[in-house]
Formats: sequence, structure tokens, C-alpha cells
Amino acid sequence: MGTEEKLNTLAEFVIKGRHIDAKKTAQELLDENVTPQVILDEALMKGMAVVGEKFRNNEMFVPQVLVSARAMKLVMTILEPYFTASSISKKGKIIIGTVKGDIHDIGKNLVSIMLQGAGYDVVDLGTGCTAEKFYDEYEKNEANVVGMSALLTTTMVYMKTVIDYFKDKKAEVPLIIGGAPINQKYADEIGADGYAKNAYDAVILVDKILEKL
Ligand code: B1M
Repeated sequence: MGTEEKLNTLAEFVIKGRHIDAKKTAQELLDENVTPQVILDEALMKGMAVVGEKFRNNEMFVPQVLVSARAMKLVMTILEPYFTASSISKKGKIIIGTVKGDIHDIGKNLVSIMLQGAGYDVVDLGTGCTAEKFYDEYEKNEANVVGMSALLTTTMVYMKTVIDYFKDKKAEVPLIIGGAPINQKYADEIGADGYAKNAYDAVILVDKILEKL
């Protein structure tokens, strides 16, 4: 099987939630010197995009989406070392979490992995994070940037609650946001210090913000 065909097969395994086959195929691709970036972009992200489309059209339901997510996460465990191995000295500390009411964590995990790979210390708070949690962890860790992720239109509004909470506390740390329903306009509206469309842009954004400080 050629590389392109194998990448398509991997995307299919993610869509079907065949996690063991997905892991095996990803390992084969790595052994054939296909880069982790290509595997991520050309198979995993493509597969999850199809899952999202099918979910929206009621062709897939929560239990099936969960097994797709499990397959994506399992493959990420073998890709992660490639993304995080490069850093020598730490460039700064980032707090990251998915906001209250939201359990989506695949994108947030990817952002976390890419930031670690770019040389940042990342404290990942997981999902369902309240404003208090973000603030307490920021203080405890003396973080340089706080990042929030949200995947639902019903939870993205909570990002403003967090930003207002930090303002009330007069905390001067940059707050950045991301997630499928977020855009620059929304970030500006709620007073976020930055927005990134994907995990790659999140690294560029954090680099830029910390350069200015
Ligand atoms: Co959910 N879900 N889901 N889901 N789910 C969406 C988000 C949805 C768009 C699907 C759809 O209708 N097409 C829809 C939201 C609709 C809306 O609000 N407008 C939806 C819904 C409705 C729901 C439930 C309400 C369904 C239900 O129960 N009836 C429920 C909500 C539960 C809750 O959170 N309270 C639910 C549940 C789930 C599962 C548990 C089954 C599962 C999550 C598993 C998990 O994460 N552990 C799931 C999944 C997998 C999805 C889709 C299919 C895929 C999300 C994903 O992982 N994408 C999603 C459809 C979609 O987004 N197209 C959908 C891959 C990931 C790499 O991309 O997360 O966008 P993404 O992250 C990107 C960027 O956004 C960005 O970088 C990442 C990497 O490039 N980014 C940041 C993310 N965070 C960032 C932070 C940054 C910067 C960039 O700075 C800090």
C-alpha cells in the first residue's frame, strides 16, 4: 500500500473508531519515515473533520464519535514524543484548559503538545475549568500565558466570565482563546489578548505575545 493510501486508511480507522488498527497503521507510517505532522494533518485531522460532518448530519451519534475520539487519542500517544522531544530550555509557562461545561479535549491536548514541542512548560488543567480554577493555577504556577479552549457555542460564552474574573483580580497575564466556534471577532469582543485557529498558530501566537512582554 502506498503512503497516500495508508494515510486514507488511517483516516478511515479514525472515523470507524478502530483504535488498534489506527495505532498499528500510524506506527507503520512512522516506520516508513512519514512525518508526524503529515500523519496528524493528512489522516487524523481529516478523519475527525469527517466525523464532525457526519455528527452534524445525524449520520453518526455520540457513542460512535466517542470511539473515533478514542482512536485519535491513542494515535496521538505515539505521535506525542515526536512533537515534544525538541525543547532544551523552557521559554515560559502556559496554563491551558477547556472551559466549564465543556468536555471536548482533543484540540486542547494538541495545542498543549505543540506548545511543549516549541519549548514551553505547559500546565494542562483538563476540561470543565472554572474561572477560579484558571486563576488559582495561574497564581500558583506564575504562568506567563493562560489559554482557554471551547468547542460549544453554549460554553464559549464562559470565556468572557474567565476574562472578567482575571480583570477583577487585576491580573495582567495575557489570556488567549481557541476552539472550533471561536474567531478573532469574538476574541476582540470579549477582550481576549489573542486567538489562534489551530495548534500551529497557537505556538506562533504565544511566541509573539511573549516577545512583546
Ligand atoms: Co462534540 N460537538 N458534543 N463531542 N464534537 C462538536 C463540537 C459539534 C460541532 C458537532 C457537530 O454538531 N457537528 C457540536 C457543537 C455544536 C455547537 O455548539 N455549535 C457538538 C455537540 C453538540 C456535542 C454534544 C452537546 C452532543 C450531545 O451530547 N448531544 C456533547 C457536549 C458535551 C459537553 O462538552 N458538555 C458533545 C460530546 C462530544 C464527545 C464526547 C462525543 C466527543 C468529545 C471527545 C473528547 O474531546 N474527548 C465530541 C467530538 C469528538 C466532537 C467533534 C466531532 C470533533 C471535535 C474534535 O476533537 N476535533 C466536533 C465537531 C467538529 O469540531 N467539527 C464536535 C478535532 C480537534 C483537533 O479540533 O477541537 O477544533 P478542535 O481543535 C483545534 C482548533 O479548534 C484549535 O486547535 C485545535 C487543533 O488544531 N484549538 C485551539 C482548540 N482549542 C484551542 C485553544 C487555543 C488555540 C487553539 O488557545 C488556548
